[in-house]
Amino acid sequence: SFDEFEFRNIQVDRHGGLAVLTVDRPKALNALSADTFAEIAEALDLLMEDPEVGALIVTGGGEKAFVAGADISELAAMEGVYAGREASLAGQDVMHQLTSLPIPTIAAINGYALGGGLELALACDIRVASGTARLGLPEVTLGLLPGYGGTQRLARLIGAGRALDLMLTARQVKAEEALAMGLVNYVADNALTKAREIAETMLKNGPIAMSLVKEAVRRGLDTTLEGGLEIEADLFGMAMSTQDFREGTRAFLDKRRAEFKGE
Ligand code: CO8
Repeated sequence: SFDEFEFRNIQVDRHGGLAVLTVDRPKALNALSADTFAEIAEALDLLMEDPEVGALIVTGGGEKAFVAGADISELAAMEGVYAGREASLAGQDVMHQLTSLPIPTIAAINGYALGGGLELALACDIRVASGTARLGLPEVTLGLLPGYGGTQRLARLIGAGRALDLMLTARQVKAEEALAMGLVNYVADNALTKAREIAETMLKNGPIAMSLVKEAVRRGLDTTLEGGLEIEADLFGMAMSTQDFREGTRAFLDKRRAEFKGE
């Protein structure tokens, strides 16, 4: 349980089915140090051991930032092909762990989401930005490129042309422009409040069905249309073998709300 863990760089709260993971190093604008990554990985493992957790919000502590990137002081202490590659792979692993969670995940972007911070948001299923959000991939200003999946996930999400613009100019995008380009799904006065509303809606849906949606989209992006359609049909078959499907259709016909058990 989370009470047994003394996280120093993050906070994790769970109320009912909703977990909120807050990257919480406001003095460094929540930059992702190696320790912070390790704690996020640990927290995600713990959350998945808890069968009650049905949705996750990721957000940033303090007033100014979601996450302002990888920790630049740690990056500055590294050098060489090997160290760079290993650091990139280690961060990619945690992003992959987040992307692969069977529950819906929402990034509540409450300020700066730059570099590794935007990559963290890109590893979530959907993104909500507050009016104060500033999103960008400024790695080239440091002589680097995005290393936690950004070059791949951003291009898949908003297209190569828009992704290249953001990465090559290093410019920061405000919430409304991010919305217009499909980089975020929603803009709200308070990103966390809006994310909670969205999560509550999702928690009413069939949990297995949602995990299968995620799997179909994720695996489909890595293959041909034909291959993806086959994946969809396979997963559709799995959904039809669940009690949740029985319950969902019966509830509709009974004109009541479905009570999904995730079975
Ligand atoms: N890392 C470490 N510390 C940071 C970071 C960061 N990414 N961002 C901010 N901080 C620190 C500042 O150094 C400052 O510390 P201090 O008070 O001790 O001087 C504190 O947070 C507050 O920041 P500022 O005073 O700069 O606040 P401002 O409001 O003036 O500016 C900005 C806010 C514009 C967000 C500014 O802080 C900034 O530009 N930050 C860096 C943004 C950035 O370049 N991020 C990308 C980092 S690179 C990256 O993420 C690469 C990922 C892939 C790596 C893969 C291989 C390992």
